[in-house]
Formats: sequence, structure tokens, C-alpha cells
Amino acid sequence: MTDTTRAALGLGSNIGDTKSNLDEALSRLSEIGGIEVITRSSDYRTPPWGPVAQDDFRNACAVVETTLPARELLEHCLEVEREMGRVRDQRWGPRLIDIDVLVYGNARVDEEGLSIPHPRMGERAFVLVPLAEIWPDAPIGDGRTATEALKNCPGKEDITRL
Ligand code: GSY
Repeated sequence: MTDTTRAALGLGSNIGDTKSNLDEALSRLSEIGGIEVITRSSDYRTPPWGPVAQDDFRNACAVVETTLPARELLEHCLEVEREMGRVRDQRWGPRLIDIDVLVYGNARVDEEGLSIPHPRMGERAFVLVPLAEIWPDAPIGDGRTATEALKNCPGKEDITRL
């Protein structure tokens, strides 16, 4: 039997039909060999993080079991973004779909274009709220779990479950 790794993905959208964008992204991911979507969090309306004034986001997280290495998992996420028509233009700007690999087992990866656990996720309520809902013990890389990091995370009170 091939070894599987439990990984967490973060999904976000603030352009178009944001619910359908998250649904479609997860549906596409679940059709890829070596990726099984185990759990999806609730969707949350979250204020935009960063310097760009833009619409609120819809964010969610998913737990997947995968036989793929972290880099391949990321490449599939980027491919789904591209297939759905995401154009990477403005940094921190609005996006049709964003899929991040947040956690990959207990692995630490720091390579060009791939940092796991996702840097600064411990300070982003839009990541921690959905992640703690479905994987409270997720190791976020600084020795804390998602639930522990969420306790003192700024901005969590501005997040609404949809
Ligand atoms: O980092 C992912 C894209 N993104 C988001 C997001 O997904 N949610 C919120 N609330 N703000 C964001 N700013 C960026 S960039």
C-alpha cells in the first residue's frame, strides 16, 4: 500500500460566484489521482487581508489524504487555479480562486515557491478559523496547533460563518 499524508488546503475567492468557485475547485481536486478530499470546512466571509481595498473573501479549508509529494500537490492546486481562469496579476489583489497548501503532515518545506507550513498562517484568522473547525490539532509550524494559534489571533471576531 502506498503511504498517504494528511494535508490541509486553504481556499479563497472574492470574484464572481464565490461559493461555486470553491465548490468547483474542490470538485476538480477530488478528481485528481492521489488526492482524496476528506473534509471541507464551513465557508466563511472574511475581510480582505493586505493593503488592497477589495471585496470580502469567501474562505474555507479542506483536509485531503494524498499519496503525492508536497510539490506535486501544489502543482495540481496551481493547475486547478489556471484551469478555472485565475490570472495572477496584482499581488494581494482580488482573485477568482486561490488554493494554498497550508500543512503537509509534519513536513517542513522551504523551497522556491513552496513553504510548508504556510508562513504567517498563525496570524491569519481567515485561515485558522476554517482550519481549526476541521483539523483542530493541525501543526501550523511554530509549535502550536491551529486551535492554540486561533485563541489570540487578531481579527477572528470579524469572520462570519456562512
Ligand atoms: O492568501 C490568500 C488570498 N488572500 C486572502 C484570502 O484568501 N482571504 C482574505 N480574507 N484576505 C486575503 N488576502 C489575500 S491576498
